Amino acid sequence: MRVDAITMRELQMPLKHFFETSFGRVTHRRVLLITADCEGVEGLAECVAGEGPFFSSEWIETAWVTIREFLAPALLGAKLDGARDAGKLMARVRGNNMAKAALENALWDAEAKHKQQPLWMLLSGTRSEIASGVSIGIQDSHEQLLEKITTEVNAGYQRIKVKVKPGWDLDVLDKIREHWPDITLSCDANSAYRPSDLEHLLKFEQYNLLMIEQPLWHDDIYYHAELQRELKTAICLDESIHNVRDAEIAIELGACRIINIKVGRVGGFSEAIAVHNICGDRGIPVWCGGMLETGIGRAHNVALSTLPNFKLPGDVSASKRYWAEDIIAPEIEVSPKGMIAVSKEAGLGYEIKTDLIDRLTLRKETLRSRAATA
Ligand code: OSB
Ligand code: MG
Repeated sequence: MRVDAITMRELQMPLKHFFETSFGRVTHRRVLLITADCEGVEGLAECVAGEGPFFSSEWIETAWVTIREFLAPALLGAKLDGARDAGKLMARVRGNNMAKAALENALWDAEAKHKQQPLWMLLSGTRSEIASGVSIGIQDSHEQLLEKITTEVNAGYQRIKVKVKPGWDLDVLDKIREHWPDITLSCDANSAYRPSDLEHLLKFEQYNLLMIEQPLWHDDIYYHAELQRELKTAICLDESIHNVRDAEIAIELGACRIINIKVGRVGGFSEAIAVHNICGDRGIPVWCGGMLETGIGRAHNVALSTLPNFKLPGDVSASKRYWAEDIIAPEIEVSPKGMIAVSKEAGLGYEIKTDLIDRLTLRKETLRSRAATA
């Protein structure tokens, strides 16, 4: 499989409802889409980098220039046995995992289409449907949050996760448990607490949470291990895990009992599968995180979630929760039992609404191999 051209495209898409975490609020997504042209077959992927360097140091502008200046040139003209080879070619660039993942994942889609196989099969997935949960942001009021939870519980989602931060935590959890004593509930702090908040964090124990996600610094493993020794509630790491070594160290130190895998955060499907495997070997269940993706990133998340150690409901939920109109057809839908059926079609398994994408596009740039432009 030869990589002939790579097209980057930035889309602007308004979210139906703002999404707020401990690090800020977003109302629109700036979406970076990648199309990799591989000998006449187009592979697609989405770069999940955010609008600013808040979740991670990467954001859409760093991804755009890093792909243009370094990552795309490393791939263009290369002849690969498969998408798995992409990582080695890009390894000279440090970090920038979300940018790398977008390119590698576009190649996985192209490879699956070349082989006329669904992407999830190429990834060695085993499920025909996946369990779906929701992540609900910080709202303007408790009433607004309870309304949102009512909607999602009624829709059938198997797990509710709420964002927390100092000042939006115990009162909120208290009200949720008052209304729903038995739902599967977890919370995500996105690094909003410090070890000195231990007394406060111990009060979370009474709410019977499935997990507390990333309570401490975004780049910490060690202090999470200290905290996990004090907490009965499982810690789940998100921001801290960028590769297999991070996962091994976190498990070895006892820093978490659950890991959230985001394919962008770990640099692509190859590393995501490796993290999934090591966690499975060590008895650590994983689930698939979300980054407010359009249908393209969402379809990739569905495919990844079919691997056997994705044992907990992920943050992969219906398109209509985010978008007035998604850029894939059919949109990602969730059954009344909280399941998403996996597509049997080749590649990422959905039709792409190219006209809608064109209308939403703010900028577009195509990079070609020297041989192809000569
Ligand atoms: O920490 O999981 C997170 C969105 C943006 C940045 C970080 C996170 C999230 C989510 C959204 O929780 C999950 C989703 O896509 O529904
Ligand atoms: Mg998280």
